[in-house]
Amino acid sequence: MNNKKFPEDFLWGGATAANQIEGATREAGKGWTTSDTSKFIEEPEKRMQQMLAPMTIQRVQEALEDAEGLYPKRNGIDFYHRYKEDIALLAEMGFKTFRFSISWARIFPSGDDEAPNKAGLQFYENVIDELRKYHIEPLITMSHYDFPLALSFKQNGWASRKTIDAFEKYAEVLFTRFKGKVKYWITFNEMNVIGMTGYLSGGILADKLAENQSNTQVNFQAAHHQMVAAAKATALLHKIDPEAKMGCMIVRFENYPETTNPTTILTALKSDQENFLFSDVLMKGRYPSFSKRLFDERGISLSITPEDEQLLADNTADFFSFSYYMSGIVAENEGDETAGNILASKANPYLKKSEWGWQIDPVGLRISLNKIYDRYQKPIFIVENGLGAKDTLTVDNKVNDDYRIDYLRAHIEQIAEALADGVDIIGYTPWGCIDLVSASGNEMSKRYGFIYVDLDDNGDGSLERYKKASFDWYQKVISSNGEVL
Ligand code: BGP
Repeated sequence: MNNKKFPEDFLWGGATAANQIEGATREAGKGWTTSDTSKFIEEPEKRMQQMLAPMTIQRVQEALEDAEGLYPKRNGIDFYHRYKEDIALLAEMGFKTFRFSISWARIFPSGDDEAPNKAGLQFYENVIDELRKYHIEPLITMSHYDFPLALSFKQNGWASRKTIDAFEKYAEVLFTRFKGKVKYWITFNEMNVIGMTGYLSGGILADKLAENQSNTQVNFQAAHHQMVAAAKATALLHKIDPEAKMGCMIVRFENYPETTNPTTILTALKSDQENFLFSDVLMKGRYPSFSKRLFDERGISLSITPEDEQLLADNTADFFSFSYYMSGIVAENEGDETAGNILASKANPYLKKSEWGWQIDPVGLRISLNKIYDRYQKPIFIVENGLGAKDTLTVDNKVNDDYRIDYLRAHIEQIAEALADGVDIIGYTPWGCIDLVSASGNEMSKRYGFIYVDLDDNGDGSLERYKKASFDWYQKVISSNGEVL
């Protein structure tokens, strides 16, 4: 029997994030967020480093006062005003689900205001209602690299345990307001990134740390606070809206050992364990046994209360979700490096690369899916995958993105293989389903979408939307439930 079939209720869709599409960053009462300090810089080689760099109070203030610089995430693709047109295009492709994020600072401008911002709640209710009009399931990320800056200044973001309470209040407002309308929630985007850099997701300012505090120690304590907050949000969701499901989300680093040298294999094993550290906590309800040695070796000593432990044990996530773009190598020795999502890697001679140097590895997705399902035995949502590429709009407003169709087709084929391997996969939302501002580069020229947006790296363009060749292709993939590729 050809069981490489997709389940009848498979959730085909696409993914975005508030800070990369909405714009209107100071409209309707929204507060400043960490993504508002992301400046477009000319030198491509410095862009990923800028996204991951520690930030200081002074540099944040300079960015907020900078009248000259270009901050593309403050304008996005103007989804805030164009969401009805955009959702109509997603519906035309036949989307079953749409992943977007709610910007915490649109609901609580200072992060922990007494009362929520009504205009912010109304905007997201309008988006959710528009999606449901087309029977598109909202898949909502509660925090996607746009932490409320007021809480960075007030209590250094997730470095403070107090931020757990602010997040819990934010969660309660969302789950109460949207009860019965939203079935799938995710707390933090790529929650394992905070272990590597504190500002992007944690809103941590390097110069607010005490003299004796190391970035690593603070980032892992902040990750612990986020996990406690995720457990509290899961408990709240199950109480307020029992039909809804809570997921956790990581960036998957599928890294292969470069040689058969046992020490290199061991390094790759350790790298894999670290990639799953935080999802182990949220999916299994406790820190994994390997974490003790990992923390000792890093000089990390977490402050964990008995209440924390009980919360984590009692409120594990309902599904696992992850972003997957490429695979990497655990090198035996130095060698030609290539770029990657968040982390660079040594080049793999068996793989081609995107124009941004990310190694294209569809089989790697099947490998990850098998590893993840073996580890957790819970439903899996692939919430980011895709090819960032320089698309060209023709004079008759067409984009021939066969390269993107090839990339997605190859990855969908491997999802079908993983389903036949027995992996329980519930949905697939390719990243940047409509062109948007790149997370790492703040550039529009790194396009992922089925829909072209007429906007360039300098913020110029009509903002008109045009269907690419992949728009019609994906429409057929969805209508045939993955049969026609
Ligand atoms: C992930 C983020 C997304 C998205 C993606 C692509 O890490 O969760 O927000 O941007 O990376 O990265 P980039 O936009 O840098 O190409």
